[in-house]
Amino acid sequence: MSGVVGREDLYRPLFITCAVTGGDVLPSQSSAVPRGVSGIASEAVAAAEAGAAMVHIHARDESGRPTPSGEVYAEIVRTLRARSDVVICISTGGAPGMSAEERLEGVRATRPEVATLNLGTMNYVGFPDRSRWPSVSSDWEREILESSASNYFVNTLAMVREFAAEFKALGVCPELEVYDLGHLGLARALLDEGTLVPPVRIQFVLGVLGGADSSLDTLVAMTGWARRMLSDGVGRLAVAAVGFPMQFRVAAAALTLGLDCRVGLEDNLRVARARAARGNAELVGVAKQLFGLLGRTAGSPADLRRELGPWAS
Ligand code: KMH
Ligand code: ZN
Repeated sequence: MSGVVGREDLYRPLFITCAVTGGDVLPSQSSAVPRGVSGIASEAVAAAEAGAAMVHIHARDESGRPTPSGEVYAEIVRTLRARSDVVICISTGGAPGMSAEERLEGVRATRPEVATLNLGTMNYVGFPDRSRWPSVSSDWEREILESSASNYFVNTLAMVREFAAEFKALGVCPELEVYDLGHLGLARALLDEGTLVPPVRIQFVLGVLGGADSSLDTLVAMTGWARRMLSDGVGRLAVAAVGFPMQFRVAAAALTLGLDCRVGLEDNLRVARARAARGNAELVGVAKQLFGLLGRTAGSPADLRRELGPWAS
């Protein structure tokens, strides 16, 4: 019996998420970072065509500045749904400086199948080293750089409960963003008290300064903890890692361990040490190569919807 379970586990499809634009990366860092409704929707379509089963969406205006606007989110989702059946995950992480209410606007406006639920208040330092700051072309980008060391990401228990209740009312599957081991304990408590109802997705986000690092030791430890603490049937495990080469190293480790993986310009701008990515499809293409090398099948949006069960539309 357990052999059969083991065999199924080794060969079942795993899923690629593409995080196409994010809220932290600055447009001055790369012209490939999509902006505006059609830019973001087109990159999401391209990522899906390259093999992503799910796209993770933040909204940006035409200038590339992150926006909480429900109207912009709704327009991105409308445009995307007309062109692709990819599963859509809307961010509630937002961008530096956004309030809780602003971070919920996109989910309220779009009622996606999946949305992110960030599990802890933490230091969240995008640009720690002043000598390595990118040169930027707008005042708002400069402000982000100058406030980076004092930036913190607020996700109190009250906020997490409020976001989770909203997701439940809207029929949205929570994707729990786990930046550290303690966040898994919180996930367990939220499941026990009934705030979260399975199936959920559980995604480790590794390599953020202020959270757990993206070493193999950390990934293996967190995977072990999650598998012990969150019994079968709670939901799928996934991992995203920040920067090059960790986005791809961690994706390879994830596929080896049987976790879903996330790639995309939100987390990493490079396909090689000395070459910037042309777009999200190229990053998904690298992940697809890893699937081929490691003998894994990349699941389709329909396969992922089967896993989402009652949350799928
Ligand atoms: N920006 C990533 C490191 C979210 O959007 O809710 C984390 C993230 C969270 O994707
Ligand atoms: Zn995000």
